[in-house]
Amino acid sequence: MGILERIHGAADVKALDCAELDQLCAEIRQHLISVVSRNGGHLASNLGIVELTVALFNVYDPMRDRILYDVGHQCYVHKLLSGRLEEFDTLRQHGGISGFPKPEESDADAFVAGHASSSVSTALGMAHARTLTGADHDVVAVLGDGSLTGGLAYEGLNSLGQSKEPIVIILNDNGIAISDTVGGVARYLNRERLKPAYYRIKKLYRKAMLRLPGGKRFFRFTQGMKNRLKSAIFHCSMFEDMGLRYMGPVDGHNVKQLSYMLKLAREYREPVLLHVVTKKGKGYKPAEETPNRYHGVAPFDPDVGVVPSNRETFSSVFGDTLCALAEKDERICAITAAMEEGTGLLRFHERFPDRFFDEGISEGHCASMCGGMAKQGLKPVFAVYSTFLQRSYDMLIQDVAMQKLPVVLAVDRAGLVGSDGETHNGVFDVGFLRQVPGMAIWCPSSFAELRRMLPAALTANCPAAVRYPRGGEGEYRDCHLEAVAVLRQGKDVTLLGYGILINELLQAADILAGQGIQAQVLKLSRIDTVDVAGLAGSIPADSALIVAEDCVESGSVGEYIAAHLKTHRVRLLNLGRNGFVRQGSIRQQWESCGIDAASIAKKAAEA
Ligand SMILES: Cc1ncc(C[n+]2csc(CCOP(=O)(O)OP(=O)(O)O)c2C)c(N)n1
Repeated sequence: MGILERIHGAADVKALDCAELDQLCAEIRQHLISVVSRNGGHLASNLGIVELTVALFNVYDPMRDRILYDVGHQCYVHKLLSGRLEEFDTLRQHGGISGFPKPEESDADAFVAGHASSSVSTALGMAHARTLTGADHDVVAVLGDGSLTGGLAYEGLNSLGQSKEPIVIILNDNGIAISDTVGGVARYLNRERLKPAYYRIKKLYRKAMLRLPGGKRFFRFTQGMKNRLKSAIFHCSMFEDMGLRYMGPVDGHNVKQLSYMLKLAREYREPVLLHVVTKKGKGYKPAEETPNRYHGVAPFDPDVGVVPSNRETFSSVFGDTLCALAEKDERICAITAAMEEGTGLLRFHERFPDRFFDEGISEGHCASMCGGMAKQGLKPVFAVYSTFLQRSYDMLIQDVAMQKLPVVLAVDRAGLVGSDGETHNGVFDVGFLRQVPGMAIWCPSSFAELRRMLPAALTANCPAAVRYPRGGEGEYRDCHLEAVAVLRQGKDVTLLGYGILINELLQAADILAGQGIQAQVLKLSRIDTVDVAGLAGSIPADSALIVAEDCVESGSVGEYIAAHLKTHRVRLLNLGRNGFVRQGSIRQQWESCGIDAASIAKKAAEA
């Protein structure tokens, strides 16, 4: 029996000696590689945070103290140490444990996470609650240097410094977000990392002073001088200027040293930022060498490593199409919020480095920046996952739509996204984009349609979005650009949809045909406006209309049609008010929401 199997919580970690702690870290790494290579998931970030998590359990107790992980994708080690070793095999699977913190899974998970840069604010909220209720526990937030590029983190830090609430913010600095961390923050941290082993010297000094008679008073006196000297020598730390005590940098792969620093940070009883330097992918060579490739992985053979896939996806088709368009029009620029690879922009970056902008985790800023670019005559294309676009809502209205600026949103991962689950599903954009005045929204159902709709969006001369799903196309490979395309004729019932769900509608029509029911299938190209009168004319009298969508009902196309189409019975198949669909394969998620072919056929037969 290994050490990991004996660990059920913080008390078990605290009982280990140094050698056992090292052994525990080695076992955790092995287990991470074994499970993540089978199930897929966030490997490199978790390999990098092994010692830090063990040290956190060595000092704190997550059942009592509140430990927050920013984004939360690096919480696997935390789950392994907090009594979920047995369930860990089901990581990210349908019905299994989540790849993100989930308080419903365990009291050790302090808060749901999934989107970046919010942990400082959450920590401060919890600390305020602690003060006001007189509770007694520690609050700790762990955030990466990538997440520190997000403006929300600074809003939190700014308030935290002022609040004087005792909170330890751990900056897990590995120099990498998914790609390299960008901008001034990255340069700043690079400089901080080079500072001498200041805290070792300080510890020796303190020890020596406390041994001398009257040393304690002298030590306190020299603290003030030291602080002034330190900022003079090290210039002033940005964090100290914000009112936090800055500690570090400290080696993030040394449990003993980390534990010592965590205890010291806790003792200060004030806002502390502990700068910890880690190596992303630590302990698995391929991940150390190419951490971006191992940030989020599909299942792979650990002996071989991740083999980059050449499979075409909507993201890659978007990237290739944008390159072709940018070749002919030098006003076209590509913007990403730290998602260069995921959004298919690697080739664009290589081919047009001057017109490629990775702005860090800053979706709101990206939208406003696109507004500025468009106002001055450029053609910005902001490629962003639907779920993260939620961060840009105000900027889309204020800095884009109000001036009718021709900004193009390439909305990737629209709809249900699979094993990342609730925090990452793109199920709100249909509603919120349809609300933005003047926004044109295209929904390609195939690669061929995406290739035609992207240039259409770029020449529309208005705010525009092209919304496409995660992964590849289905059986439908045609290209129909008309507002309402009749993909199949049928007099008994009409099935209407757009985007990737067209495949389910066509399959549902096949199932219905097997039952002697003739279903008509209609496909929309755009969803910003729907010609209801025209639609009424193309639906046989007395037949029902079924509208299937992979989004919440509020603000959906079906909801609009149902409200305005008085001539026919309308039945809506969507997520209803359930915006939070649990993890699974995308197909399992469709099934659970009743928007897969079999469910659609069943509902159509009933109708
Ligand atoms: C608002 C938002 N935008 C984008 C992402 C996608 N994303 C997930 S992790 C990550 C990088 C985080 O980097 P860092 O905080 O340094 O953590 P590391 O994985 O390097 O430990 C990004 C961009 C997100 N989760 N939330």
